[in-house]
This record gives sequence, C-alpha cells and structure tokens, in this order.
Amino acid sequence: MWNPFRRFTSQIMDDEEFQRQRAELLKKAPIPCLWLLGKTGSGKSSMIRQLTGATEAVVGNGFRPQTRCSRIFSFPDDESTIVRFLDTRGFGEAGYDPTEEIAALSQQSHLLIVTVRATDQAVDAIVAPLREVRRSNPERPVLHLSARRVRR
Ligand SMILES: Nc1nc2c(ncn2[C@@H]2O[C@H](COP(=O)(O)OP(=O)(O)OP(=O)(O)O)[C@@H](O)[C@H]2O)c(=O)[nH]1
Ligand SMILES: [Mg+2]
Repeated sequence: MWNPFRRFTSQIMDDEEFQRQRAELLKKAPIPCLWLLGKTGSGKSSMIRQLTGATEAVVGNGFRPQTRCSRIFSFPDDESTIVRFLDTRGFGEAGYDPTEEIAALSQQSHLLIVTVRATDQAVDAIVAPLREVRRSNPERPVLHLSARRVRR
C-alpha cells in the first residue's frame, strides 16, 4: 500500500532511526484505534475503505447487512501503522444482540465514530447500545457522522 507517512520520514531519517523513534513514541502513546459503530448500511465500511484504500472493507448495497464480523484495518499498513480503524457488524440486525461484542471491543478503542444515515428516523437501535458504550468509558470522545443518499 502507498505509504505517504513513510515517504515523508524517509527524507529526514533512515529506517533504523525511524523504527527507534517509533518504538519510543509507542511507549508513551498507543496507536489510536477508531471504532466505527452504527446501524447496518449507515456507511461504516465505506468510510474505512475511503480513508485507508482497503478493498477488503466490503461496501454493501444498503439494503442487506454486509459486514458480518469485526475487523481491524491498519493505516497506512501493518508495519508502520499510525491509526487503526475497527469495522463492526451493524446494529439493528434482526437476531443480533451486540452486548457481548460491545464489551469486548470497548477495551480496544480510543474514539468512536458513530455513523447514521441522515434520513434515518429509527435511531433507537443505535442509541441504547451507544449509551452502554459511553457508560463503559465516559471520557472517550464520540464523533457523529451523517451520510445522505444522493439522487442521481
Ligand atoms: N450517498 C451516500 N451513500 C453512502 C455513503 N456512505 C455509504 N453509502 C452507501 O450506503 C450503502 C451501505 O454502505 P456500507 O459502507 O456497506 O455500510 P455499513 O455500515 O458498513 O453496513 P453493514 O456492513 O451492513 O453494517 C452503500 O450502498 C454505500 O454506497 C455516503 O456518505 N453517502
Ligand atoms: Mg460494513
């Protein structure tokens, strides 16, 4: 994968120095993990695909659930990761109780990105689990993003 970060740093330091400084930084601050959370079809995988270029982040048709299990995407790559995105199964799927998964994923993430379709009036399926997630770590920042369907 094209790595703009490494391309920039290679102009000012060699590989060994880069790895040394990276290890020092990682001791002080972990690699941030951004948790994409929202109803099915709200644009979680689309955003990850757009931001990381990862074709493994499969975008659905917006009608049927696409992402069936959680997955982490590293940016720009697995070797020199500066940020991670956690793609998750959509809330509101019939027969899917996210309680257990929320508890497990909550330990791994530093920021929540909550995706909601701008026209979605039925947000209960996201509000209740989100309250649970907030309760588990009230200090963790939450970013809310709304996607609007474009008429062509
Ligand atoms: N107009 C518009 N469509 C979007 C946007 N983001 C996603 N979509 C469309 O919404 C549909 C669902 O997108 P996904 O990224 O698969 O949604 P998801 O939240 O990952 O869905 P699940 O994996 O089923 O939980 C696709 O048809 C996308 O093209 C957006 O910002 N604007
Ligand atoms: Mg998805």
